[in-house]
Amino acid sequence: MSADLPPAVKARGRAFSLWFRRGAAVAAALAVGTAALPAEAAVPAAAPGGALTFAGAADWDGDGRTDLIARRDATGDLLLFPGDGKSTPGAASGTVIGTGWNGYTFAGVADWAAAGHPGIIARNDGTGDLWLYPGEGTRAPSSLPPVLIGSGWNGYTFAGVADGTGDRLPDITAREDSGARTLWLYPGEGKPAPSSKPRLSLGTGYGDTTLAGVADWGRFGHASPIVRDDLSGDLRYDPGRGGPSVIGTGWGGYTFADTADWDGDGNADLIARADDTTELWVYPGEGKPAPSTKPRISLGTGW
Ligand SMILES: [Ca+2]
Ligand SMILES: [Ca+2]
Repeated sequence: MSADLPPAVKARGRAFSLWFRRGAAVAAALAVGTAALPAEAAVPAAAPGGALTFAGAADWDGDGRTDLIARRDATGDLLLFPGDGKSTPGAASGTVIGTGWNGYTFAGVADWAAAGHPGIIARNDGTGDLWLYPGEGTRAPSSLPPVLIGSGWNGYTFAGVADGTGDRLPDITAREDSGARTLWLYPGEGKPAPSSKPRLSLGTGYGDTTLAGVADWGRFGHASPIVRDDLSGDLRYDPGRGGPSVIGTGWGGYTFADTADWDGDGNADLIARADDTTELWVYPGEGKPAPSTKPRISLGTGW
């Protein structure tokens, strides 16, 4: 382990400016078993555009509602989908806030620098560098330059960016894809810079899992990983006390977009796409380390 390069150590200052122009400038509930899967009848045709890769969910435009950010893989465009806390937006409604985003892997959308607006945290897959792309709280491309916040990040899979330590500053959680498949937390410091704090191990043995997100699902005051056991389809939430709890079953066949408070009730929600139908669903959490009993919200198909 010690021989592995800890990411988020070396900063090399700022690079290209105007990053947004780069390149051209489960039924009704998270709970409940396979019976909770979406109905498979009447699979609708996908909306125009095709597959999206999710960057994450956060209030990008500053209106108090959680929004979605995703890349349209066919074009490399980065799209903003402003949320209303309910059943919109649809997949066809995105506003382009950036171009040239193929070749990047998203870690999450969070206010890493404590700037008052979330930014996009993404790895350049060619170099392994990790960049913060600061937002400005608008529905338009940002004019702020990106900030290098780490290097050596190839070989990791991101779980999400959220406050895992309880200091209200977002941290990066990622799995090391070799060795013991350790899940690491990289503490943020609320600065536009790499973290100078040592990383923390959240445990080993995260092979055969898909990282769904990092959220304070049980309202313990800090975010914790939510992972899918790929062998069973179970969704596991591990707040680090009392062991993990299963908060859903039958989750094979989903792609996780992010965790965030979509409906504005103060509880973290899970946003995921059913890959067979391309329908995007919000599974509202209830602030308990347990499956949700609330009805899920459809954001439509074509995702
Ligand atoms: Ca918003
Ligand atoms: Ca919520």
